[in-house]
Amino acid sequence: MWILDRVRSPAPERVLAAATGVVAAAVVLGVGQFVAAFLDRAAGPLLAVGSAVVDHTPAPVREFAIDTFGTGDKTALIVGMCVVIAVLAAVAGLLERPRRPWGSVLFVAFGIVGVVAATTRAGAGVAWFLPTVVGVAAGVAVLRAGTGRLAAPRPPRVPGARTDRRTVLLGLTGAGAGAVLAGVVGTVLDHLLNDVGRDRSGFAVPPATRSLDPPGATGDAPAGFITPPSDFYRIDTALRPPQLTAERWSLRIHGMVDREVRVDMAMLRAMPAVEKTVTLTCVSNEVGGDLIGNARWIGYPLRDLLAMAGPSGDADMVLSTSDDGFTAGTPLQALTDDRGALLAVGMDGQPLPVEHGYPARMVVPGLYGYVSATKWVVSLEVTRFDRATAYWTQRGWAEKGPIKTGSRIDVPRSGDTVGRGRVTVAGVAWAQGRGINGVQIRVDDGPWQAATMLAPDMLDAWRLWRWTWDASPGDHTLTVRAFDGDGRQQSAIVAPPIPDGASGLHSVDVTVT
Ligand SMILES: Nc1nc2c(c(=O)[nH]1)N[C@H]1C(S)=C(S)[C@@H](COP(=O)(O)O)O[C@H]1N2
Ligand SMILES: [Mo]
Repeated sequence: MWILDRVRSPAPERVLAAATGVVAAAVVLGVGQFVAAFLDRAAGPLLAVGSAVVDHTPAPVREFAIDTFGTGDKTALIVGMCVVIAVLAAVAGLLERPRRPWGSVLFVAFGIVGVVAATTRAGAGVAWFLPTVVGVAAGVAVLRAGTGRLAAPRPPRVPGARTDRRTVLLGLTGAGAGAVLAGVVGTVLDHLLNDVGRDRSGFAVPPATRSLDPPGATGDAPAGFITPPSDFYRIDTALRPPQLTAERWSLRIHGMVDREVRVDMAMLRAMPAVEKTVTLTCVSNEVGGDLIGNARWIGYPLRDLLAMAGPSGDADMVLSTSDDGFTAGTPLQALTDDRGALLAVGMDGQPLPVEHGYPARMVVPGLYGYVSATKWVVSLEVTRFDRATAYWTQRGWAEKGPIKTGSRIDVPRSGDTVGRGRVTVAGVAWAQGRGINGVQIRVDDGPWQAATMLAPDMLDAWRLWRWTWDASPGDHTLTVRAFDGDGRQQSAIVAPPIPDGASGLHSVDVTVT
């Protein structure tokens, strides 16, 4: 049994053979990263395959990943992939024989996966196969050279065998160092050549000529009303955010329109910019979760941009596409009615952070992000729900995603211990588009009691509330519920995020001493 050859070979050789496979895989990734720096970081084998994995992740697995790792889901994926690759590469090292190069075959097979993943990505260039091909060629060379030495004839033990182990070890150290160097140089080059950070620093956010917020509501906001960009949740399918300069960016408006238009930054700059406070919410946000954030967005009414193209009366959906291929399907109505849907270029007075869509993204009040908030948006296709399906709808989420009324207790936290007497209970409540009329708190199974609203209702932004609790010693559960602007009570029915958003009441358990 040839497969058992290596398993029967001396332990140090087995370890060296496995290590050769791992180092060879590192060479593939390092060299791939280096070559990708000259094309696009998304063309490298690791990111290309990672993105393909993201796109093919079933809905429940995605929910699990977001639940477990939150915004760190991408790091978790990359680390997980590296572990899997290392294991497979070790197996490839054990399998490789000079005349039965099964390890190399495995490498080439994964190379094909990498090439397919890279060349089928949205916006892939013709040369995107190169990083993987060059990387795999270098990796296979290392694999063959290393395992070839280990295949020195035995038994009988020849005196040279030990020397060969040392040669292999030295060679592996060199190849490993080379792989790391290629990866590091590739990453640095990529930053120098492709990073959009400098472009962003030079981007002048247009001054807002008017506010779309309800009149009288834009006074001094209480602390915590605006989510600092560093705390703002980030959810997207991009392992590395697209690097689009303001100059290179443009937005094509096409499909069922009278005339196709292409909007660029210069055209936007000639239009009056507006400002609006909108709370974004992710459909994956669990009851009590933090996949929600509030910002003051600056941008241009999507209604005006769409009007330039003249949408057909038969259309009912706009399929927006990101530079990286993500799509969202938004009711045309939501982009043309009075709610103030924006093509945003600024967030809290700054250019959009790169992870939040620089240079331009959509912000549509009242709809979950997956059906509306396309970042790095480059195309708006006016179409119909019976003709087009967007990214998450293809993966099991609902076609339409209006945000459900929700509320959250932020202080105290579950598990906190507080002193008896006056305890401040505070949090947020939201019902974008309808606004929040009131919030009530209940201690254990007691009566519902009205909380105080900290600022006037802004309709599309969350409302901060506070309630003072006269706490008695013991273990207690605090529960919150909100009433929207139509007086409708937040649903207490417990539902998971899939397919159209979680519901249920948030509660925290606290100990009073
Ligand atoms: N290009 C792109 N835009 C996207 C997404 C994405 O995966 N890719 N995710 C959407 C989802 S699901 C949400 S909840 C919001 C999150 O926006 P944020 O990361 O700025 O908070 O972006 C939306 N826009
Ligand atoms: Mo989301």
